[in-house]
Amino acid sequence: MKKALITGITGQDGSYLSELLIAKGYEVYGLVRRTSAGVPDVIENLERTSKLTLVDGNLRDLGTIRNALDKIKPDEIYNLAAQSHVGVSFNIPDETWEINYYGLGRVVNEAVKANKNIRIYQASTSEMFGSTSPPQNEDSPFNPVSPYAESKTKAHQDFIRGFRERYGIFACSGILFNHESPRRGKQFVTRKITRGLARIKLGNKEPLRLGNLESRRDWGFARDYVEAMHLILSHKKPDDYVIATGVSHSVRDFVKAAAEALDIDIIWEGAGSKEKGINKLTGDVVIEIDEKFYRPREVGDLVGDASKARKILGWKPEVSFAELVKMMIKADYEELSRYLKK
Ligand code: NAP
Ligand code: F7E
Repeated sequence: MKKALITGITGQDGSYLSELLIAKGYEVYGLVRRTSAGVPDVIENLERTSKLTLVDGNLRDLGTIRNALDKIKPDEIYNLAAQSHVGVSFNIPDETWEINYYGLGRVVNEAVKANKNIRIYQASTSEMFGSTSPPQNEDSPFNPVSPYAESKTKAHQDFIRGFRERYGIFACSGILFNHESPRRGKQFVTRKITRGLARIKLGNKEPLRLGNLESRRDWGFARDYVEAMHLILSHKKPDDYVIATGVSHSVRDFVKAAAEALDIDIIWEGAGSKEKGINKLTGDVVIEIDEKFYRPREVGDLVGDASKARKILGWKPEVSFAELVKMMIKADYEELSRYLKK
């Protein structure tokens, strides 16, 4: 039975990947750092049913990585742990580099010392393309514009491509474009919108405050994307792959689709930071702009070209943008209805 170690198991992708690998018969281990909130229910349930073993650790702490590797002796490592918020990375650049760059360095160095044949997956990102015009594929230049993107780009170059090309290590990057789900962190724009509008539908009068409505992202469904992670590490040859849907939408498009799914008709008034989204039926302001959510530098448009993954791995996304928005709205509406009724 193959053993996989997942860092970042408590995050959105960690939970879907755990479920996938368990279903495929892997012995799955997760590295978790201690937080006051503890692990999410989905991970706690997998652990309780003894399909998953959690190990204390932190990408900032070399000893904990070494201990986990000694104890588990994994065949595969999926490095999903990160300070993953782009906007926040402008406020905490050192912490971001410490986890995203040096953290991967610790994992790769220790893993290779323990087992030269280990397979390592790195969660690289479309943010590495930054200001490069779309569509972006594996040959597009990296032009990162945030501390998050810079740390991920250098980590990919030094510890994934570098170790593969210099030492022949089976190290791969999935260059994943944005992927979302009902398990998406609440600070990311899609989940913020689906929770915010569901709350408004349930009677909350507080407007939802957002930043830049015009930036465009290529949004897919997280469960489709973790399939790609596994395909990348299972292929006979280590390589890097763009994983994306090939279609982009603006944040405003996402707001409109989410509102539609809740039968809220929004009309827009004003411009720039004074723009407001108004509920046509009630006249209530539902969307306001808050410049606090603008970023010092923005990535305007990301559209991934995943032809290589389609051709070599046979991967393709299954869930459309419209289905994704509806799925997230349904989950948030149901969860908030239960919570607000208590
Ligand atoms: P996420 O929900 O923010 O999860 C991040 C995970 O990293 C959490 O489990 C977090 O643990 C863990 N972590 C943070 N700092 C750590 C540390 N010092 N030591 C150990 N664990 C630490 O992210 P995600 O959306 O699942 O994304 C997974 C990975 O893919 C990330 O590396 C992200 O940068 C990358 N990525 C994501 C997307 C996307 O659209 N989702 C696209 C491209 C790449 P806590 O629970 O303790 O906070
Ligand atoms: O922002 C705009 C914001 O924070 C998307 C991470 O998983 O995907 C994610 O990074 C867009 C940006 O995701 C708000 O300015 C407007 O243009 O949801 P986000 P992200 O920055 O694209 C990549 C691929 C990763 O690798 C990252 O780990 O939405 N936006 N108003 C807002 N964004 C947020 N968070 N909050 C707002 O109120």
